[in-house]
Amino acid sequence: MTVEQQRLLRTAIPGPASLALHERKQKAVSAGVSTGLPVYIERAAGGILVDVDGNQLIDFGAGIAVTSVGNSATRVVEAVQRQVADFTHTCFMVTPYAEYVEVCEQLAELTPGEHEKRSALFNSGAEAVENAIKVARHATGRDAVVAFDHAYHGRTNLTMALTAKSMPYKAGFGPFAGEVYRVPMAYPYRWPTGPESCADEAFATFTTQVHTQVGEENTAAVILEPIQGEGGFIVPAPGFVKRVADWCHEHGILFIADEIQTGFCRTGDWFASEHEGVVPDLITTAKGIAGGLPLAGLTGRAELMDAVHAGGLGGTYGGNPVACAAGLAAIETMKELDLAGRAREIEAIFRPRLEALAAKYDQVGDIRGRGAMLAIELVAGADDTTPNAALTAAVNRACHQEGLVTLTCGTFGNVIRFLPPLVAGDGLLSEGLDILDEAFGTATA
Ligand code: PLZ
Repeated sequence: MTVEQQRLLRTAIPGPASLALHERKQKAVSAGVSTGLPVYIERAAGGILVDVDGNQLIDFGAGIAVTSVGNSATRVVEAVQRQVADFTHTCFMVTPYAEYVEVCEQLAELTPGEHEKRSALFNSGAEAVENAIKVARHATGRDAVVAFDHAYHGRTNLTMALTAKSMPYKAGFGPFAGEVYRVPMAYPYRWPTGPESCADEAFATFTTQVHTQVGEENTAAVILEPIQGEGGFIVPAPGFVKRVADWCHEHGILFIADEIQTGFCRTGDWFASEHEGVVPDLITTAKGIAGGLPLAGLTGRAELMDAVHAGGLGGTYGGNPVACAAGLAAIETMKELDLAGRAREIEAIFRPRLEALAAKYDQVGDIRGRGAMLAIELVAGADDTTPNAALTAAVNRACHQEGLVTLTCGTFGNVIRFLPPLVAGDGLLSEGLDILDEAFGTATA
């Protein structure tokens, strides 16, 4: 790796060079595009980000679950350099190329289910979700789409409609796309009657609401993140996802798994659906698929994906050759290093440390997630589950000041999430966890 895998603080965080850039940012970049940590990055590799002041930060965010194979992973860099020198763009819809086909072959091989599959490639997760809905409506001839509380599916108009949280994603940006309906998620920690009854009650509410408010015969698809990401790393109560998928199947409703954040080894399997024993009709992927290059996929049953008329799906850049080359290199890296296995190891390193934190601080209300997609939910105290966004922000800030990049999430802004690159070494991970522990001390002092 080109960057020593070591934390190094030379200045305060952010340092003077970052602050100067940030001033320019405020004058040049829309205020609507905000930054969680105004530290400007110059180089990065593996699990370390190097800023313009020469500070080296430990990365527990991976650019929101993107650089799973590490930042500037060797194979990805080489593949991109080769491809960019060969050709940068033709538009697959004009004159195609092998790399696009190869990524779709990999998606068919790696996504759940042995059935015949087809894929289409796009630039962003939101675009993949939009196209999943297009395909579902076209293939079923139905309009309605059902999404869950706490869902996040993107920022375009249709995906804003699917996303649950108003601030900051939707507020002031409506009106939103129609025929989108919302149902409760089986969120064990906050289920009113407790976690044991969560799956049964949430499933009953789901089927009743779809039946009475939407009508099964009008419903094209149900879309679900098998572990909800931006909404708070909510792991649905055991069995809930499978029951929803089976019920959809009984009613001719397509089950779409949005695996944009959970996919490509992040949760300890290639896809989180595998853990649930679910074979989605359609599956959306992005983020971790290409080691940092913009690439997204929609993969589904051949008869659904092929139901669309020729020319009905596409876009100028979708499946750009450079992004595809990166994707193929990232997938090869995941296979060769068994990064799904590594994600499970990361969970084994994190869990006891997070449990120790929960034992020490009553404000750690819940520890959840799977593989290298883990989080803690912070609350007021031992007997008070009121969301504690203030402490969440304070701990996050204290981590940042010590050179650990952490991210928050959650409908109530009270979840700290951990998404390290899957190649980050044990030493780096445990140093990051030490910093987290100290940050709790600082924030609660
Ligand atoms: N579906 C499950 O997690 C992206 C959003 C960051 P794009 N999540 C990070 C932000 O605040 O914009 C995401 C996701 C799931 C869809 C998306 C959308 O993917 O590549 O950001 O469009």
